Amino acid sequence: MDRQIIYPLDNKRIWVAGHRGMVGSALLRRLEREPCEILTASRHTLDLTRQSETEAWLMENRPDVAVIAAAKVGGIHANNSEPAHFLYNNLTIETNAIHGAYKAGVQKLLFLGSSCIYPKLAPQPMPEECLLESQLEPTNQWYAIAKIAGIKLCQAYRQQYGVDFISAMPTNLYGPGDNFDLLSSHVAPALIAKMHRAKLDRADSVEIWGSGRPKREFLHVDDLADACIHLLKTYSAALHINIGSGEDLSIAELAATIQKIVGFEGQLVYNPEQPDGTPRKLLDISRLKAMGWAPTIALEDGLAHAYRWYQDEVAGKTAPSS
Ligand code: GFB
Repeated sequence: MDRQIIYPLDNKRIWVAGHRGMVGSALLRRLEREPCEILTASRHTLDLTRQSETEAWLMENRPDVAVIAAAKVGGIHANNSEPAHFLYNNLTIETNAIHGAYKAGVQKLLFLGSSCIYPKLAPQPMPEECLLESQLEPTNQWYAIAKIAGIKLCQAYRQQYGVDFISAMPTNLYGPGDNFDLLSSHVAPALIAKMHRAKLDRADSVEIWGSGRPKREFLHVDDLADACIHLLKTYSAALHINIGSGEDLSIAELAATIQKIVGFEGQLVYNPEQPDGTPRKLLDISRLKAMGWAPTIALEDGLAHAYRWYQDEVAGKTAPSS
């Protein structure tokens, strides 16, 4: 049974910050189905790391709703090698967007965290309450501290000013619009790109980072966008809400699945020199399910969809390496 709609989106002006990213573009696709007005601002119109620019844009455009999908994101290697970028950029984007939204009278704001900001050895599956209970995963502590601060900022503004600012905690995402750069990307797009290239080059093997033993949960970005809209309409409280698929698999199982989808027939070679990161980070999504939401895109179907998008929009547009 669908949970009662407490905040209808009809005729609302909804700002999607970060609309060109994988999450932002999925939110635009999902919001096309709502009778609302969508506001976006390109990076050269609005630099969210600049406070006065952000506040001026918000005062001028006065959105009713703000979804903060703008962030500096990346996989384990990017997080590990750019600590200052991940901490500074994410702190400035979220403080400017959240404070600016408050000053501009935004009625409803949704901030996005990430499952990797839970403790490295959190109980599995991870309930919302385990945030800050123990040590963070070192490779992405910078991003985690920034995102935890964003969740706390929403709770602080809710408590002090009574604004309806809420937060969600998505699991590892994949899908159209993903970053497929081999160094800065997450594992699913990286393995799609690596195996596609290896298939074309008839390479003998593809390198998989780490041991292949860590487990990860994956959610297609269109499912995430649908869950975000569900929360905007039905949820109003301080606690962040986990958004995931409820299932996880090992990196080795993921690699075998992508190998089958791409049709790469070579060897998978594991490189233990690369970090494994968190051993497991499966979300407890019982609260979200109790609100009447469930994911609809199965992992194999979703990965096949992501591969088709990659072939059409990325591989097809880059000249084959000599
Ligand atoms: O997706 P990923 O980069 O990030 O790595 P995390 C997941 C697992 O896949 C790690 C392994 O154990 C990697 O070692 N892996 C194997 C690979 N081959 C590859 C590869 O070619 N590329 C990549 N990237 N990984 C991130 C956080 O952690 O989770 C971010 O660092 C973000 O901040 C994201 O929150 C959701 O899942 O380990």
